[in-house]
Amino acid sequence: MNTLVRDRNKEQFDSLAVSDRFNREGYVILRNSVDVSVVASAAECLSRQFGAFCPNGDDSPRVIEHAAMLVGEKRYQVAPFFEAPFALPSICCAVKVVSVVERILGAGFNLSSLGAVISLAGAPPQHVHRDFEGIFGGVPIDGMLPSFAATLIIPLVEVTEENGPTMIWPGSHRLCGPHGTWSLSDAVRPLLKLGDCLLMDYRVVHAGGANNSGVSRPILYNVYSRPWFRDHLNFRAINRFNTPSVRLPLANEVQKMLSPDDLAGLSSAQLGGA
Ligand SMILES: O=C(O)CCC(=O)C(=O)O
Repeated sequence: MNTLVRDRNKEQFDSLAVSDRFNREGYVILRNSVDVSVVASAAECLSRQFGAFCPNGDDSPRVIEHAAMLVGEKRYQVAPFFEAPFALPSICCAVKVVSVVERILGAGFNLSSLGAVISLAGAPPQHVHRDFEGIFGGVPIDGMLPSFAATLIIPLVEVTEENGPTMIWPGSHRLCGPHGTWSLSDAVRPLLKLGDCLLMDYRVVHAGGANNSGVSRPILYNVYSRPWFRDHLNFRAINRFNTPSVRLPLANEVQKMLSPDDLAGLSSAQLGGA
């Protein structure tokens, strides 16, 4: 077997093992899967668009209609422009990520949202929650079903014990329906280097950690979903994609990941026509 074939097989084998772990634990860490130079330019660009939230910002957050909202004390969800660098294929469809997501959500999955969460210096732990209870609203059978959506977290700064790793309760995506409390001692707190990312099932119980550092901790997120899934809960106050003022065309690979409805909402400049 030549090296190329062997490497390709190894990659396939790895993505299978990783997706099995994801299905069991409700999350996986994907090390070295995103281009760090693009991550650096996304960090810089996010700082320009939402300066007050970012490292060395003046710490005077502005809530911007449909582009920024509070998701905890001193913690903001923001919608950066859906264009480069955020919408580059190396962020939205990194090879390693796609190979795992395809196994989890099936070929033909959609990219259904792109944004960021910025925890400011001094942010306390976020409330413990699931991004979505389950397609039937959080009854026990929801925990037995395959994944229908997953959030990919791409840190824009190194995630350390000090600036607050996202806390995750392994296996909690399988425990939908009435349950007791989620004890902090049962949570994992993955530390991430630039280029690493964290893929979480939409049902897994999680919470942003306390930011005890002196600077903000911005993370990007991509939501991937099965093509039939619509998130009717999380994006009432903020856009799933910040497209209105986008001028740059989206790469074909990224356009192919959008649902027909989202594609239809793009301007000809975004489609690369004008
Ligand atoms: O801040 C974090 O680490 C995670 C935030 C998050 O998962 C959320 O807002 O749903």
